Amino acid sequence: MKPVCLTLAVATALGAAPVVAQEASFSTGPAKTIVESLIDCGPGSRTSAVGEIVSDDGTRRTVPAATHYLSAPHAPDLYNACAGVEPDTLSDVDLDAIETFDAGGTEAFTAYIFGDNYFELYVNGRLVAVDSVPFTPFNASVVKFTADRPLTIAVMGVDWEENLALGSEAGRGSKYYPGDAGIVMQVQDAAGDTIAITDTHWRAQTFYVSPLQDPDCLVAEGQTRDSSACSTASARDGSGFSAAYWDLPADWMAPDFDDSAWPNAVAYTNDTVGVDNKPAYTNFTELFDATDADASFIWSSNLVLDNLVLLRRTIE
Ligand SMILES: [Ca+2]
Ligand SMILES: [Ca+2]
Ligand SMILES: [Ca+2]
Repeated sequence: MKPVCLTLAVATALGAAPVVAQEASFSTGPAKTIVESLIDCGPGSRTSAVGEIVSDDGTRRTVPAATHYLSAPHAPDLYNACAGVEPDTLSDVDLDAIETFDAGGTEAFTAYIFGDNYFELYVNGRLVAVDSVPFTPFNASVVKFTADRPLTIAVMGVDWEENLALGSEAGRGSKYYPGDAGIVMQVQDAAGDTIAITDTHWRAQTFYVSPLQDPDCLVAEGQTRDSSACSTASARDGSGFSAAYWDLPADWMAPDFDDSAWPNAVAYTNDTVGVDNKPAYTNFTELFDATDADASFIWSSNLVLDNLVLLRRTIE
């Protein structure tokens, strides 16, 4: 971190605008559990626990993320096995019965969202609704809202975790398997025309990276947060691994927030994300994989290790 400070000091001394970017702070080891599980969906689903840990800059961090799950409206279910909502296709969904949220305008829109694992949806700076299932079972949501154009769509995506602050879950024969993430969304206007899909035109920035088997693998400078050199392998014992954090900008969801320095989102295929066996996705491929508007799974540059990612796109 010293060289970054030096560069900044030199740049300032030379009269150049300093790079406004917070350095990463780190924690090592498991967080303390503060919520045992946000929901109870019985056996076969994962516990959506929340934890706290103090990172090395003295900041108390909520993992996998500080959310509005307990205070915000939950997005209506397109598919949610936990609630017994399991339509085979979109035509089995009574869209007229779905409530409409006020996002501060008059034009009607419908967003269809599948998140691995959790999302919070903002439109024009307003929190509209949050994912009804934080971790598993995998679910899909339909959010109808009224708003005025241009639409600034801002999404907080969270890859949930069982081992808090350790970015991992039980899987593939390991207690410390680093799970992957991804968000797919399609937005339609009142006529049913698609006006937005998730693709590489979106901006995406990560704010929580875990597990880091060795924190030195992370390249973090300016808005570059590159963990491609870090191992994504399962471990027999991941309890001593580290995590990296950055503070979320307070106004990250605002229409006038400047995301121009954020990287573009990276698109991932269905195969990479692994949705074959998830009816919350496969029952709605006419939406998510529409031939004329095929939405991609998007995320930041590391689908496995980046666990809290902010995504933005403005639609005229
Ligand atoms: Ca979910
Ligand atoms: Ca996941
Ligand atoms: Ca992950």
